[in-house]
Amino acid sequence: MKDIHCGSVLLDLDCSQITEGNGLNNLPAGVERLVVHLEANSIPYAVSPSLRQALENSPQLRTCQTSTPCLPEQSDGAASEPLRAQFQAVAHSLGLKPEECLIVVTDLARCQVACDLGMTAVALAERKEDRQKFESSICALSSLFDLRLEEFGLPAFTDWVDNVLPLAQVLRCKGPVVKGFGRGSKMLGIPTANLEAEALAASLQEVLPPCGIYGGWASVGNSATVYQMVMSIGWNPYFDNKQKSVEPWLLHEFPEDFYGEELRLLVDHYIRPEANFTTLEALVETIHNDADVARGALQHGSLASDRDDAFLKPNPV
Ligand code: ADP
Ligand code: RBF
Ligand code: MG
Repeated sequence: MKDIHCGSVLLDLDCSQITEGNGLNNLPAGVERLVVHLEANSIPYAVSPSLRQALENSPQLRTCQTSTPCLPEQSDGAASEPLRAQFQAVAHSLGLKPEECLIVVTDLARCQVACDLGMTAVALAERKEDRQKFESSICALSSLFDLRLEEFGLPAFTDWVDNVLPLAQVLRCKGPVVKGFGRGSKMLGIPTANLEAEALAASLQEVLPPCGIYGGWASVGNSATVYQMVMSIGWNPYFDNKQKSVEPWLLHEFPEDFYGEELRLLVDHYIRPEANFTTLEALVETIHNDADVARGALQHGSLASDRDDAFLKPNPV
């Protein structure tokens, strides 16, 4: 990437459906962390009106500046003023040129307008097919967890430790182990105990974290033994799955399969985005490396003490 020096961040994220929903804090994952970081480093930023509203309701973010300028909302359709002029006005109100703005976008047309103005656009899209569409963006990420501000001349996040990003909100989820795609053990030598992604999402108070590779702790059935685990959430780009899967690999040798048993997961750190690979060997090697990263991270601090979380205990019989 060429040398980029941005002085502000525009968060062009439409949260209108989220805030009007059930009142849960379903902000795009990582957005509170990003705003806290921007404020701590006095980096000027702008948000969409719905994002601002959601941030104001966020318990983690009492400090959100009320003077933060607003971008036009996506759901407002054809804005009264052309989008170009509105983006320009926002940059101006931050005291910056459009070329000095990093803009995070989810909409293709808006990405184009921002790029035409000289802004640096980072696209957010969960699916590989959608990411490929953002030709004018500088990069396309599956989640804000992968945003490396230092690449844009902005202060880096300082919360990555031991090569992982501890999650501000750990995810606790459980469900019966279901049949997967039948290739984990056979093709990769890496068994993954699949959970039903849709059912999981429906049973959760929070949404599933964005697609990617995570680590944490797991326990199975009536046993109280807690194991380290690494897992993938997503579409396995290497295999181009049509269904989203949640697949933890428990870092332990089991004497037999445990299909149908209850699997309890506590997911407490993010490792990396899902990736595509040219060879199966490269995929396998990377997954083994993920396991090493998780083993390392789970040694210390709150990630280590999550092992004792009550959620991982089996239900009393
Ligand atoms: P599937 O495609 O059906 O998920 P896998 O080849 O991925 O099949 O194997 C996963 C199954 O293997 C799990 O459902 C579980 O019953 C069993 N298994 C054995 N050891 C492990 C382990 N260490 N981690 C996860 N699953 C394991
Ligand atoms: N699949 C991918 O296509 N890309 C990945 O980067 C990827 N990373 C994984 C990391 C871990 C820790 C685990 C357990 C699985 C990962 N997978 C990935 C999923 C893998 O392809 C899947 O488990 C097998 O295909 C079996 O269903
Ligand atoms: Mg599996």
